[in-house]
Amino acid sequence: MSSLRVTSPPVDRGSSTLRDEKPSGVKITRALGGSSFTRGDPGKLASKANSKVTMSNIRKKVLLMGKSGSGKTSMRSVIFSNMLAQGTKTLGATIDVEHSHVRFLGNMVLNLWDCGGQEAFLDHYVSTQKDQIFSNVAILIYVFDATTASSSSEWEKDVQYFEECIEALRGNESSNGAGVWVLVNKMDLVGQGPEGSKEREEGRRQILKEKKEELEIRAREIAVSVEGRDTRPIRVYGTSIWDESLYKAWSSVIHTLIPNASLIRSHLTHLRNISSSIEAVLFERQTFLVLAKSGSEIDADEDELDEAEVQGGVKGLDRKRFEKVSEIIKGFRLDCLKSGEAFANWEARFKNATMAMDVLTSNTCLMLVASEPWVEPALLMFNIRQARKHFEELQGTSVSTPCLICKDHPECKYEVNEGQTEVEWGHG
Ligand SMILES: Nc1nc2c(ncn2[C@@H]2O[C@H](COP(=O)(O)OP(=O)(O)OP(=O)(O)O)[C@@H](O)[C@H]2O)c(=O)[nH]1
Ligand SMILES: [Mg+2]
Repeated sequence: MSSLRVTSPPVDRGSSTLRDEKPSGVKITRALGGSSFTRGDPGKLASKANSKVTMSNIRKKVLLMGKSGSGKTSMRSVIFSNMLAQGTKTLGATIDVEHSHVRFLGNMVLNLWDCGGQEAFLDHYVSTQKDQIFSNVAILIYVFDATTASSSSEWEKDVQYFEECIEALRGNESSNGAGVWVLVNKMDLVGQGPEGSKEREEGRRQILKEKKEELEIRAREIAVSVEGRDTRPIRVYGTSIWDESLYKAWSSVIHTLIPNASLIRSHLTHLRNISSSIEAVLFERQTFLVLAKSGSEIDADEDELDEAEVQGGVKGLDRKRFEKVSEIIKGFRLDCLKSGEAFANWEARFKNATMAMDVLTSNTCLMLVASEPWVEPALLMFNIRQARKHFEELQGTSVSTPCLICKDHPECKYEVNEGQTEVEWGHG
């Protein structure tokens, strides 16, 4: 293991700072590629714990649709294949459907269907290939191009195609309850005025609002005509592969797929409280998408924060802080790869906050943020490591180390050893 001390954030990505202050000290540990898997390696420890949980894979089919050039393959590549936004400029059009599998949280596998958006393909998806494409879908992500003017015939054609997809999805019983997400992509290219100006931000907000309202109404009408009512309204996000908005949208998608999300959140809240922290945030280890956090819901408004968050000053923090952390860490990890090293963990001390991030389980990393000046990064690291075994078990649906939170939670089951008649409760 080698340690690196730097005094500025590891990767310069424009606005990627958590607060408007420089850290007083940031420590990032890299594990040397060939020699990192030695005794005590976090990844190895986690996989060992994971071997206790034997479960069959839960497969979730995710459809990525939308007209050619809207950015489907680009976002898939940035999120799941560590491609830089710049690298997407050379991507060719997708021919027919490209399938990829991404393992998430132990036994969950995302089956991504990236459906090429050229007209010849689009027509087939809603006619001859309809049953195959729209069966057993967990999530449909429809990508629009923000630069297409809402008054244009091109936009109207795209919206009509979107309606046909919703109709096919809602009409397929095996996809009952599928979530629909609309990503209005390439938001970086719309709005007028200098980048970062209020005028430009306002222009973007207005464009997204108009498109969102129109799409929500039209999707609702289709759902009512097919099912008699609109049971699952669509969710609309503005995105750009060039900033953290892409992480926010995809984190939000993935969050809905986690089977025992409320149980994980309860544990994160408990861990936050006993570590004298104000936030505990769980990231998926490969994509760095935010999976869950302590306290309030990920997208909670300020008035929905819990007591510890209010007291810890979460209200004053940047609302995009998690996505910014994801971007910084992923960027740094790429730099590590170039020099043949692997990212292991991260700690930072700012004037008003101390942060530590380390591997929690074989598929996740945990970040603890504390605002009390006496809390040292080493304490946060220690707490993350102590929590590993129990969280590894929680990634399945059963635990062998019961704790007081699992005891009363409906989403949790226990592994009871042979001959054991009653589980003795303890703290995990
Ligand atoms: N400025 C900007 N360009 C983007 C964004 N997303 C994608 N692009 C660019 O748009 C072009 C087309 O992207 P693709 O991902 O290939 O589009 P696609 O939707 O997969 O297209 P098909 O495969 O033909 O359906 C590429 O040159 C990308 O670099 C974005 O958010 N902002
Ligand atoms: Mg493509």
